[in-house]
Amino acid sequence: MQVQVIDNVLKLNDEVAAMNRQTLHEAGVLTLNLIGGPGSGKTTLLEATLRHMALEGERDRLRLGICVGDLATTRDADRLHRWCDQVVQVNTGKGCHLDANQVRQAIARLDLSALDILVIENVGNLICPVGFDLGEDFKVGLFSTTEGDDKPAKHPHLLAAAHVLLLNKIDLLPYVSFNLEHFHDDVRRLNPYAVVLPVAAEQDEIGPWLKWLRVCKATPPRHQQ
Ligand SMILES: Nc1nc2c(ncn2[C@@H]2O[C@H](COP(=O)(O)OP(=O)(O)OP(=O)(O)O)[C@@H](O)[C@H]2O)c(=O)[nH]1
Ligand SMILES: [Mg+2]
Repeated sequence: MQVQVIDNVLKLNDEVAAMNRQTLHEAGVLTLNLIGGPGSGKTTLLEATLRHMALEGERDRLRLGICVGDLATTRDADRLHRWCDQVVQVNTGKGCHLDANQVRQAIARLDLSALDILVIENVGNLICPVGFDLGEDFKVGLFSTTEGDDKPAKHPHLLAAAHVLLLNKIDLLPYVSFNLEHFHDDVRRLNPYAVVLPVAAEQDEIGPWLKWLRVCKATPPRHQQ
């Protein structure tokens, strides 16, 4: 009986996620579901990304909107709002992940016609967000050097689901015991196709990520999947 209930919750979520995907595709918006542990640097990465886009010329600028999930507070949205008008904070209360219905309500508050990319910063958690489709085109997994090199091995479901991985806080590599070789070996073993982009968001060193965003936006998702 309990399994049946869980099945129904996931089925309902998938149905709303499919509606989100259709709405976003019709509006021509590429959507990314950013998943990483608490404090790994998700908001800092988005702040740096928005800053870069603000400096770009009109022709090269990608117009980003952000939906950010947290249990409580609007702190992330407040940080991002300094760089971007199109930010919606979703407070999940006791929920450890965003669901498709919450994202549906968030996208109703955004002007999709003015967006190229929607990034959904999921609740800081490497486990629960992986199981819930939000209607995104791609899942982006974010690890950081301060969390330890064993995180890919401990989170195989994220590894299997992510289309791209970022390793943040590489500026701290000289100061933390993080074995890059072990990290990459585990990534390759669990998902041979995953690309790892090294970044230092706080230092504004996010070149590989910006390049990936541009390539991803230029190639319609249906051609990539
Ligand atoms: N040294 C260093 N610190 C960073 C980097 N990126 C983020 N930080 C710091 O890491 C801390 C957490 O960053 P956030 O961007 O708030 O992390 P988050 O993943 O959004 O956190 P939650 O939303 O709470 O899950 C902050 O103190 C940042 O300044 C980086 O590249 N290098
Ligand atoms: Mg955050």
